[in-house]
Formats: sequence, C-alpha cells, structure tokens
Amino acid sequence: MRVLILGADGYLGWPTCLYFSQRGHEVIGIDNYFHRNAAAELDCESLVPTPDLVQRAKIWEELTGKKIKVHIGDVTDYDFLLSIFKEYNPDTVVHYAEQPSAPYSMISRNEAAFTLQNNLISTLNIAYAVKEGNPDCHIIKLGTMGEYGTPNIDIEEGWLEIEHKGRKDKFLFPRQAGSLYHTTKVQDTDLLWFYTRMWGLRVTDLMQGPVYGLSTDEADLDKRLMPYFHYDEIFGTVLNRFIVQAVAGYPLTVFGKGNQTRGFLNIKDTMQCVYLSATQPAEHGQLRVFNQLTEAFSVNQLAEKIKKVGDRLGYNVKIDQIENPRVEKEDHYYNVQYTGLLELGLKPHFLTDEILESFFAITDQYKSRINKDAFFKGISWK
Ligand code: USQ
Repeated sequence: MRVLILGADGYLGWPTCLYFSQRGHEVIGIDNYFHRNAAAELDCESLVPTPDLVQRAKIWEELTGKKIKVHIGDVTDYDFLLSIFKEYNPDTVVHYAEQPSAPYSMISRNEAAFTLQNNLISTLNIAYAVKEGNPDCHIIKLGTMGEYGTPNIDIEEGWLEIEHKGRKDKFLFPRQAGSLYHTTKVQDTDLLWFYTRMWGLRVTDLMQGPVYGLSTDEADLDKRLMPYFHYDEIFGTVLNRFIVQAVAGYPLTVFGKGNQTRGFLNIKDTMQCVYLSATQPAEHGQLRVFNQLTEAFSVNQLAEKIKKVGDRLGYNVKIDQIENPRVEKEDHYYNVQYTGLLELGLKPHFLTDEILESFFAITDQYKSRINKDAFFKGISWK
C-alpha cells in the first residue's frame, strides 16, 4: 500500500508512519508543525526530546534501510494537498491533521476559531483531494468517542436504528460533544458522511477514546524515534498526565468527583486499529464507524490503579480532587459497544500492573525534563 499520513509529526502520527513502514508499505508523512510550535509557545513541550519529522525519517532510514518520505506543509492549503495526491496517488490516507486538544479549543475565541477552521477545512480538502486525485483512495479519519458525549443510553457503534411512528431508519448515533474541539469532530463526521453519500467516498471513522503509552515496537528500537509525548493540561491526556505527575511527586489532578468514565486504549492498539482498517478498507459509498477503545475506567479508577502501582514502586503517590475546570457530567451512565475492530482482528493490550510498571520505568528516565508548571494552566470551560 501507498499510505499518506497527515499529521505525521504528532503523538499518533509518527508511530503510525513507523508501523506501516516496518510492515513494508510506502509511507508519505505530512505535517505543518502546528503542534510543536503551539507547545513551545504555551511552554508545554514533549517529555521526550523528539527530533523533527525530517530528522526522525533519516534516523529510521539509517536504522532499518526503510524510507519514509516527508513533506512539511499545511493540509488546509488545498493546492499543496492536491499536489501531494497527484504526486503519490495514495491507496490510503490517514487523517490526523487536526488541532487535537479539547482544552486548547476552549482557551479563547482565537483558539476556537483556529480549531474550527483547521479541522473542518483539512477534512473538506481531503474529501476534494480524494475526489480529484484518486476516488479509490480509502480515507481513515481519527474521530473521537467524545462525539457521542455521555448519553443515558448505550452508545452503539456509530449508527442507531430508530423506529418512529411505525417506520424504521438508521441514522448516525446522536452526538453531543463536550468541547469545541469535540464539536469539530462531529462536524468532520457529518462532512465525510455528506461526501460519502454525494460521491461514493470510502471512509472509516475511528471513534477513539483517550490513548496512553510511550512504547511501540518500532519506537523502542531507538529513543530518538519515540512519540511526541504530552503530559500538560492542554495537550496531555489523563492517564499520560497521571503517570508523569506520579513520577514528579505531584498529586494526581482528579477533576471534580472523578466518576467521569471514558474508553481507553494503549497506543500500540491505536496502531493495530488503524492498520487493520487500512488493510480491510471500507467500500465505496460506505462510512464505516468503529468505536476505538479496549476498556472503560472512571478517572478515580485510573488514579487508584496508578497509586497502587506507583506506591509499590516507591513513588508515594497522592491524589487530589480539584475543582473541575470543564463542563461535563461527573456521574453518568456509560456502556459502549465496540466489537467492530475486534472482529477485524484487534488483539488488545489491557492496562495491567505490568504495563503500568513499564510506563513508570520509561517515564522515570525523563524525570529531569518534567516541567511542573505545565500540569495546571487554569483553562476553564465556563
Ligand atoms: N481529567 C481529569 N484530570 C486531568 C485530566 C483529565 O480528571 O488531569 C478528566 C477530564 O475531566 C475528562 C477525562 O479525564 O473527564 C478525559 O480527559 P482527557 O484530557 O484525557 O481527554 P479529552 O480532553 O476528552 O481528549 C482526549 C484527546 C482527544 C480525544 C479524546 C477522546 O486529547 O484528542 O479525542 O481524548 S474522548 O475523551 O473519548 O473524547
């Protein structure tokens, strides 16, 4: 396969490049370094020193002889994106080229406008580039479980059959996002569903929960290949933050009551899910939706798990319940269906004590780089 990975410098983008390249596919990685630049401006840089995309591709080639082609450019620039499609004619495009942070999108109107513009125009451009460049190309878009919110009914895998006044139809599962960022993901889904109906695009939408971890088989070959990893309030996700907080001797920041429940997965499983979706693509005219998680935990359950393992390792972990800066339900029903990716062949890595121990061990190697000021920035949803 020839695979175009948009957002190739990010936490998931770079490991995805490695995963496909290692398996013999031709990989083209694109990024505009938005995330890197924003992290530097907001004083919340990666825990691990990460060479830029061009340098990392060179390191990978030196180590393995495999080439990842890299272009630095902006997917919201349609001429640039179309020229890439025309040059490479990809079989699959993986779309991570979005502003990925819910807190970032809630900082102020400017960040909200950037998120809206960046995320929607990038998705629109991909739909057009596929139509004009190669209508057979399969689009894999990273969506989010946060599109569904926390409804008081079971969350189905993308679609819901409704019977109304004696008639039946199937619709996208109702969406009620909890941040402006998550709202752009809802709109992305709608955009792609629209163009799937209009033009017969083939699309897989991966509704992913918060990802954790630093280790993938390919990144483990050399420290310089590790993912761009955040633990700050803006770009860090909860489990990654808690591990770094525990190592730094900073109390784990449970927001509000901590009964908020989400579906989590190991970064290794994100790689598997994207790969399984690419090798078993959607049909023309199909918007295929998978709920991408392997197990659900409340924030309190995560904090307790990390405390148990951390204390055993000698970290003396403290847990703090702080006022919730977000507007979200702190007690809610949560029951998600997620069989689609298991049926494609996903073999989950669950959050065992051993996985947590190895996560502590890698994080500890970078302890001196932890910037405690990044843990709390005071971004409020209210
Ligand atoms: N939380 C805490 N303490 C913290 C950080 C988070 O209690 O220090 C809580 C939040 O209030 C929330 C839950 O943990 O209830 C998850 O927060 P998060 O920051 O891990 O995840 P979120 O902002 O929802 O976004 C992340 C990714 C996003 C992805 C999403 C999947 O940044 O790209 O779409 O996870 S999901 O959460 O399922 O929507």
